[in-house]
Amino acid sequence: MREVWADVLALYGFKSGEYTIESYGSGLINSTCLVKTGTEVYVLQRINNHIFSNPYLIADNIDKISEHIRKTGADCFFAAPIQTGDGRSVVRVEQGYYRLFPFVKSSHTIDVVQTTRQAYEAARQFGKFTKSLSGIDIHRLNITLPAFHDLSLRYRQFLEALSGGNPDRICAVNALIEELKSYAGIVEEYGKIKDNPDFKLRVTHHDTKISNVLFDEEDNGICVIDLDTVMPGYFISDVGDMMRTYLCPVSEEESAYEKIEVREEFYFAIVQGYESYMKEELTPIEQQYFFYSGKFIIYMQALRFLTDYLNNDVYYGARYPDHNLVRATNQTTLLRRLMEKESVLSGFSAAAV
Ligand code: GN1
Ligand code: MG
Repeated sequence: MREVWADVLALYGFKSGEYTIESYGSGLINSTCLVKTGTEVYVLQRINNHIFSNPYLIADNIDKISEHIRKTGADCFFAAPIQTGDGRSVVRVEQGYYRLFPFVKSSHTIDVVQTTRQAYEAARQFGKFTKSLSGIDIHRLNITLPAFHDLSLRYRQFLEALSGGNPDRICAVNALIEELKSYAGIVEEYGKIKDNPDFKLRVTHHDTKISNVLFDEEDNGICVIDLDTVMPGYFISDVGDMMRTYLCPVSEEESAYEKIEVREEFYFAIVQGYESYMKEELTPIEQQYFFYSGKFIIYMQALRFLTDYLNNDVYYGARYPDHNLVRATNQTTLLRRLMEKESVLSGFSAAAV
């Protein structure tokens, strides 16, 4: 693998022996490395083209976003990929697709939200991103992953795994399967959203987990990263994934499920941070679905992890045999914890403070 990285870096003018490479980050889909020269640091990524079948669509979206921000003068920074000498922002070497980013100086990422300030800052950055791009013609953006957050499709895929998946696994996790089926009302609600013209399609990030925000040394948000899934979408995708990953003091990897809880003050921080940019943008009906966002995404993620477990881990992979089962159980527990707080949290929106 190291050989290939070297071939890729050569296209950007790097000479062997003048840099070091180390693996970096916690993403499940792409492989990421840090490249260090004596003076500079870069992020080199191999795009998983089993999942993103046309990586050029991602590069084209980033170009369009970049151009829009430049033209409108919006105060929205993001780290665009570096171009090769002949102007390419994605390169193909052997079977792989690669790209290189500058490492934003004095920035860091976090994996678990520890303070409400971090949650507020991250939510604010994602709100700012969508708001800054509100004038773009949404239909110009490519769909990099068709039906990515289509909950109806995810539910159908789950049902398909119940008939075509690993029979031993299906049998062993019957209780979890039944629990997830009992929450299918969340899918029906999504059906209503798709049919409602008051739900707007906007530039949506679709992966707003905390590790996709860069922070400075004082924990101010600098910008959002990982623009692979930026596509037209509903705000519930972005707000929901914030709830999924900021409300709980432990991550989706945690197997001590008793540690899973929903921290109310982090919910308020998400609302305030996101609405600091998006309050005027959201229609009254969308505002009413703020709490639903969390159920929507946490449920979808539980379904996706369990579906993958039943399909022998073909999508997410697994570092140990029951890895995706642990993740699915974790997310189902989080969903339960969130639903327990529905009456306390659902009335709260920045409009009400
Ligand atoms: C994947 O690769 P990563 O970690 O950025 C997934 C997200 C999930 C996430 C769960 C393209 O994101 O939808 O929320 O794992 N991305 C894709 O950790 O499937
Ligand atoms: Mg991602």
